Amino acid sequence: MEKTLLLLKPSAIQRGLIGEIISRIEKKGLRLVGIKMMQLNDDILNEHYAHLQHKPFFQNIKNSMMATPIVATCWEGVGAVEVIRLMTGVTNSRLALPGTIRGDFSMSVTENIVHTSDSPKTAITEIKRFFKDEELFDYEMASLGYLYAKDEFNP
Ligand code: FUP
Repeated sequence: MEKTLLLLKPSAIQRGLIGEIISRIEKKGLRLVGIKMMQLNDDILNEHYAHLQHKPFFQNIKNSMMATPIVATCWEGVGAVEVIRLMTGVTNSRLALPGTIRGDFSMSVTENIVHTSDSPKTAITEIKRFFKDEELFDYEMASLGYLYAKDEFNP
């Protein structure tokens, strides 16, 4: 099944939103397959934000991401990347729809609470960047038969 990466940024830690955000995604029905607290550094952020290295705000994002530890999470579900992306809302939190994580909890572009993978291909690369194989878990989700109809997911 599809996996995606969700990083709870320093703004989520400082605003006391870790539990709330994890709870939303749990209740939606995604399976938590990895979770850990990490202090990010220049090396991992240069790689993670390589697509933004020529932007004027590049150093600002890196500073913001290193301000405190972050919580890295990996979630699994049918269409997990798109589901979590929709739950997150657009990059500029001021324009993110009410009901989304950014729309409900943030007023900022940079301090926008979470990072989420933007495609299944990116998710594979990003999960490898933040988790070792042994930090991802495979276990039976007892509610699976009630989360999906058989034609949506049939293990
Ligand atoms: P997203 O996929 O929504 O996290 O957005 P991007 O990958 O385009 O941007 C990564 C991070 O850069 C955002 F989370 C916030 C930051 N950013 C700024 O600080 N200023 C900008 O103008 C655009 C993005």
